[in-house]
Amino acid sequence: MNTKDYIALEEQYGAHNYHPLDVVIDRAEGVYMWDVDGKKYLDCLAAYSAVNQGHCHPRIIGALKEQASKVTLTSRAFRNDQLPLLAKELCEMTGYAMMLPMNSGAEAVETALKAARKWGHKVKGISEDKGTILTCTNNFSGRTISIVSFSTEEQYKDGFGPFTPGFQNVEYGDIESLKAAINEDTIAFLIEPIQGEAGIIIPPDGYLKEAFELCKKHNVLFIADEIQSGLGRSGKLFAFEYDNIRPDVVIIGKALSGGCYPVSAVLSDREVLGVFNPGDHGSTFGGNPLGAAVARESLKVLVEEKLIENSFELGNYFRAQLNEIPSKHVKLIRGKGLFIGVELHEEAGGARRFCEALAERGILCKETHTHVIRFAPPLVIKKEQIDEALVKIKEVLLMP
Ligand code: IF1
Repeated sequence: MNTKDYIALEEQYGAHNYHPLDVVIDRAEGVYMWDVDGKKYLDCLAAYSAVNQGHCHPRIIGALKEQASKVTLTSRAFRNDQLPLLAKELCEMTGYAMMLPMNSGAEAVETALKAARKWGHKVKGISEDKGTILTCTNNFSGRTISIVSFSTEEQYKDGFGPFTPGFQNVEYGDIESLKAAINEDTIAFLIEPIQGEAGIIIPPDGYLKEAFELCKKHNVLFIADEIQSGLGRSGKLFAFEYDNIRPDVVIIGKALSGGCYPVSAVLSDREVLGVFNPGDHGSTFGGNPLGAAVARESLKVLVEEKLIENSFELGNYFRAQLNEIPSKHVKLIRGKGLFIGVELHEEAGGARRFCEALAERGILCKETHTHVIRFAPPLVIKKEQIDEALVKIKEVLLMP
């Protein structure tokens, strides 16, 4: 079997809900991946920031193997000896009082929305037939029907109606838009502190703080979706730390397991997650001992290997070096930490061809929103490896 054979099988038997680059990976370690033909690549996507700790991190794989040989799943009908430790460690690390474990990011977002709604009705006192959760234009929080209900991307909704009511979009980064939307029936405001899918969009300075204070003033829950921006990606544990705020609810996923297993979680103080009673919500796999053991080790690796600091420092370096490339295609380079978007001019003809040219040269990354190349390597990357990538990136950005 070679690359073409695998692609043909996937095209024949798999649903066509993706348009991947035509590389077939069968092995990965740290920042590198290898395809079935033995070609080596430097990974500049890190599975959309799920692999912040690097591929197949030996400590995380060690924890996975050890736990897999003991017990993998009890369901929440019984208790296990890993979830309590994960809950404690995660809460101590983040400063929140409670956590609720799920699997995918979308499930954790759904969980946060349910918690917020119940809080709105039972604590804030909004009647059950009312209550709005404000969301942002160009948001991305997953693919469930309720989550795509507030998407502003036509394709994510097309054909999937009817949609869940109770959401209203405000302009991302525009405080007046949020001000105008908040009223006595507003339950919560859900926001990505940095929008990933939208193209690594950072709101204007001071916006998050103002938005947070506005929410506080109106007793509206501020919910941060840090599924992609969190756990070191932005150069801080959470991207909202740049704005000195403390959201009421934080949603994490992806790198919580170092990419080894789907693990997500919602964090908050008692007032919010405390609304859940036995039977209100749950998941067969959420909080399972295998995922919990993997997540515990993934968090330890993040801290002990100083990956958050590395993201901050090398992110600054990477962006500075990218800015030195005299490319006529580049409109703007933005990002925080190793969460970097290179926005191209319309005339460049889209980011896809640049990603394909980079793949040919052994650098894997992915375009987002047609005109943006995203660089988000595993946070274990070293300066020399960034330099190695920059040589190829320069070649490609200087193409006609
Ligand atoms: C795909 C995007 C990235 C997320 C935020 C929740 C979720 C995501 C901020 C849901 C997921 C994904 C999903 C993945 C591609 C990826 C993505 F381009 F689509 F938007 F990273 F930029 N909140 N992001 O970014 O988490 O349920 O997927 O675990 O192929 O859809 P999930």
